[in-house]
Amino acid sequence: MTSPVRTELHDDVLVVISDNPPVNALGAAVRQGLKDGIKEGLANDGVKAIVIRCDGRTFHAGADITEFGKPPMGPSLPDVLDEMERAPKPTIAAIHGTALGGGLEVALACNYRIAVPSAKLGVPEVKLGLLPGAGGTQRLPRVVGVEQALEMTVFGNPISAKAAEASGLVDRLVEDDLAGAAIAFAREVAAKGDHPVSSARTDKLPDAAAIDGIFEAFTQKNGRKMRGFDAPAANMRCVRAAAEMPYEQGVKVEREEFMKLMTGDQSKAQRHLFFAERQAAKIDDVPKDTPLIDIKKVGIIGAGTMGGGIAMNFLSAGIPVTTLEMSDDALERGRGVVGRNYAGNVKGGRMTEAQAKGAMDIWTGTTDYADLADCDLIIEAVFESMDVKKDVFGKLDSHVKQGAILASNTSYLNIDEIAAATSRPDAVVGMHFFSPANIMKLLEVVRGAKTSDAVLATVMALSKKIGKVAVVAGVCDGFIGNRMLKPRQVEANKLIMEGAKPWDIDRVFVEFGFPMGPFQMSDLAGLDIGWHRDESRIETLRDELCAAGRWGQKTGKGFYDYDDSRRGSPSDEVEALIAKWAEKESRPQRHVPDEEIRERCLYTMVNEGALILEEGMAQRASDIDVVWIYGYGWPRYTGGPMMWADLTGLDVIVAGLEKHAAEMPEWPLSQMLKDKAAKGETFN
Ligand code: T1G
Repeated sequence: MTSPVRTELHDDVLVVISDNPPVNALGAAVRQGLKDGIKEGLANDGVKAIVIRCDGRTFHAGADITEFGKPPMGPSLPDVLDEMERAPKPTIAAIHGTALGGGLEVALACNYRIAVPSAKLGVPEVKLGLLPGAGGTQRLPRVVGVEQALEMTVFGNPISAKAAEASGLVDRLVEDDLAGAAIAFAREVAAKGDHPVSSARTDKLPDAAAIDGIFEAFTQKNGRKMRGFDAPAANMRCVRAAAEMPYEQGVKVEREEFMKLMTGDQSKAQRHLFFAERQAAKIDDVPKDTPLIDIKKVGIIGAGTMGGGIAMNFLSAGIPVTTLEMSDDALERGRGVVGRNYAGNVKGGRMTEAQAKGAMDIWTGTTDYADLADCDLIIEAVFESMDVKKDVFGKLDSHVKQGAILASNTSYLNIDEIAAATSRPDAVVGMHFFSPANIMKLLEVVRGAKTSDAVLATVMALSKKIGKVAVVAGVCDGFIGNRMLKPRQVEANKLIMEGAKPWDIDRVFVEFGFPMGPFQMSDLAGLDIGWHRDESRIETLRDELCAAGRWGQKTGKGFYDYDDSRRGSPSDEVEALIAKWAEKESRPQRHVPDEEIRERCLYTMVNEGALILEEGMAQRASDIDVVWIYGYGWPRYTGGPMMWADLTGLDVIVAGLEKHAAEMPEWPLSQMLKDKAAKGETFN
């Protein structure tokens, strides 16, 4: 098999070129090729310098993640890079695209780094539950300093080539012809006597007396964001080793920490999510070359919170939007909401004034369906009533050009029933955005029985363009996410009638890794949503809470009492109301252990996920994980509900569900779950 790495001799400069699509991942063959290339350069007396670069779209974008968890093959990356760094001739990394992870570690092992301005450089290993394991945690702090190394390793976000040059990570930016510029730069530095060696540098390291302060300040500022994750703290320990120890010692710390993470569940879970997110974009039974519909103009019905948020996704991607509302006042209000959101983005530094203006300039409003006639995609975001939606789709059907896509933002209504209200059911699809629609990344794409391949493939491709993570769902109540939310909410509300306190249930969820629990979520969203608003009609605990003005954070009290900064504390009044309702329902009270809360709230979600798979309402278990990670804040370090169940053991899940079968008749055990558990199989 030919090597993915070749060399080109340009007089006194040897160029080692990798060509390993799609991202020049540093698989075994590439590592061997780099090793051989350096050896060739050193063996040729005529060679005065060695350039390392890549063909294709990017410099090395990291180790080959598909190799992880398999028996190591070929030379290890740390060994190849140590050889590279020891080379007595100057080495130059010529960077374009994204030099990430092991790719940036290759560049750090070189004496010099040049880059095109559009390049990005980073060490995103922490997002895989890992750390730079080829000397990166030791070389990076020596080149850019400890503070910047902490930011880059602990959060894993790439920096621009410009920022990299400012920090000394890149020696020179070159506008174009990177290959030619690299050879010229190589000749320039070859004339010098000595060359910088990253692992030997100390000029950027802090004084010993400053080290504690730097790490305390960083932890103080970022501790919350790292809650529950193992990798961020491991990255910090390695960067601290770089500040406190000689390189040879620090790299041993790195190796130990790396192996601990690599073999742990958290990294397995996060590597699973890396591929799951990309797999979700693929539709198994739709040909890859399905022709896509060109979406040049989008219509949105409804200028409310959802309609406005949905519009922003397209406006920010440069796609003009025409919003339809029932009145000019409603349009004005809607436009105001979008404008204020963009102003907030500008204020928060998330976009420039010009970008915000550019987006608003392509927003138009109308009260006339005829103005939507030339739209290629129309998304309705009106009141969640089947009658209202059928009326809207009937109007769209009679006004909008043939070939346009008609999408509903419904969160649970039947797409097939909506499609039947039109003469073009093949053009109808669900696009379920999550609120706030301009921020939440998840998009459930609901495939109707008659949705055409072209419509489905177009919406999936468009989702990536507008920065969404799209998952295909079948037509069922609640699709994937909300369907699994249901058992969780039902069991939580049953448990407080049996003696569990809302704040204990929320604590179990937060300790598990959710940003908040079901009752905190209800208070945030508002207990009054869907309430009949008749204070005299009190048929449930929720009615009584709403009648007492306990609508949630918005009224300063819900399940919790809130102080002026919206910090919630348990409420005696709520505790008494719950006791009253439990007595009315003659529910015996008992202590509910945390384990039971997890088993009844989380295991039932896994069971519902298995039923969704059984019914074909999701293409694959990993899609369900993607929904819950991107739509509901399921903790990333567990990999999502189905991966977490795999790592927990499906037999444990089944046993936990069977233990409470009597209290949970609503949730029949999935046959697929039982069968997999019995065979020792997993979902992913
Ligand atoms: N290994 C294997 N496959 C990879 C890969 C990688 N590192 N990166 C991408 N792919 C595949 C991906 O699965 C997809 O495959 C295709 O390439 C296009 O990717 C030792 C231990 C580079 C910014 O974490 O961030 O180095 O679906 O759809 O949107 O210290 O890919 O087509 O079959 O994402 O243009 C560290 C991960 C690894 C970078 C491009 N590196 N990759 O984004 O394309 S650990 C990373 C990315 C490491 C060392 C440590 C992105 C990208 P398919 P894509 P994109």
